Amino acid sequence: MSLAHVDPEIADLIKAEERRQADTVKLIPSENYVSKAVLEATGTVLTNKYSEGYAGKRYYEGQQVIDQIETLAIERAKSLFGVNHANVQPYSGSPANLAVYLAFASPGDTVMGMGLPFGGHLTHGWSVSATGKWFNPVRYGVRRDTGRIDMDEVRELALEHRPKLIFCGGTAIPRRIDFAAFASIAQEVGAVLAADIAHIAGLVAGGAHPSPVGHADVISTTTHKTLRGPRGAMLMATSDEHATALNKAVFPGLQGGPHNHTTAAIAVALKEAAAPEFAAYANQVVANAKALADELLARGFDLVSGGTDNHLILIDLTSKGVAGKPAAKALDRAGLETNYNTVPFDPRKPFDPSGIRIGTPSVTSRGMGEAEMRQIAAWMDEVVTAVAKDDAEEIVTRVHREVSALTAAFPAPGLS
Ligand code: DSN
Repeated sequence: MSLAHVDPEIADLIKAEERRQADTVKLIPSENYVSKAVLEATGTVLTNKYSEGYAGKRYYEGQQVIDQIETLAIERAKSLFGVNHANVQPYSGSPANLAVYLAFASPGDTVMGMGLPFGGHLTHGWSVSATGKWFNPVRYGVRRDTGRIDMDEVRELALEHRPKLIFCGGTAIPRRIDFAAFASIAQEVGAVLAADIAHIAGLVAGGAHPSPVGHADVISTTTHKTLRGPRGAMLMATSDEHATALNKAVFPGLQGGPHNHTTAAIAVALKEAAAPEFAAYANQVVANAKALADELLARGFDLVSGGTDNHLILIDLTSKGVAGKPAAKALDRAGLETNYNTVPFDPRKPFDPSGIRIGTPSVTSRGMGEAEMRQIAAWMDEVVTAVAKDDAEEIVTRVHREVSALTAAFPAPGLS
């Protein structure tokens, strides 16, 4: 029986979410639209199967098909990123990063990562995360004058604290990550370098951001951001020594059975990402982000680091006289979906910060280009200016009407 028949309530809510996604300019930089093929693989009977272990060495029978699917996903990941080893089983980014800790550190060890308010991730040793509670975290940030990572500070901290593990990468970094510089510091202090490329994996795969391969010991990534796959994650390495440690950490260290329907959808996404169109997509994501950033700068917005090199823009709204949360809420009512975000050295609290974070992976998946980015910046300016004057509703209503006309002209992949 169909979902609509068994559970019309959930079926209707899914339809409503599909309509919402279709009618919204999605600017959250960690989100995307997967293809129909990826969606199809996700909703399959593969969800019925348990497969603890790895291909050829499982703890349940009946793996004739699952072994082939997981092997295909692994081979495609290895080929796309140019690595010797890939594990496609982590449930998502946080478990993938936890597996890195389990593989290379012990509770109480010193670890280093970018502070969350500067653009890092919770699992890079932030205080409320298990990684900040069970390890001894040392955090680096960005320079106040440039908004960019200060590699001299990273080196000084590493020399002083001698971490076992260093994470680079994060969730709100608008600039290129210098993997070679991180690798040289890690080598100097004898640390394992983990590059978390969750945000930029699609850009790396498409040649629009330098690769950490050859620099980082371990690479962790989610599969659902710029890589445009299902919600999942992967761990990659070049050396066999690290491969064994990572595999053991994922299973049996942290997880039970892999989510085989996700593994299949990851394989599909990796096949899509190997196609020449995907490289064009990745480069357009960056071109769109630059166009959006330039137009926002021209309209007086204060961008952290002064712009972007990738898919992401972090806006400090202080100079516009409005905080991040009311701005994000008004923009959402206008059909422009963003998330409020702390900015470096933010005097405000994380739940009511000074900034918003936007990005171009989703709008680029819809086929939008630089002209649409300039239009989006103009709408953002109108809405934010109106919020600052506490007089937004009329403008919000009009902008939403205009946004709907734009989204109708650029159908999103995967939506009917
Ligand atoms: N939640 C993700 C993001 O939005 O960047 C990070 O895990």
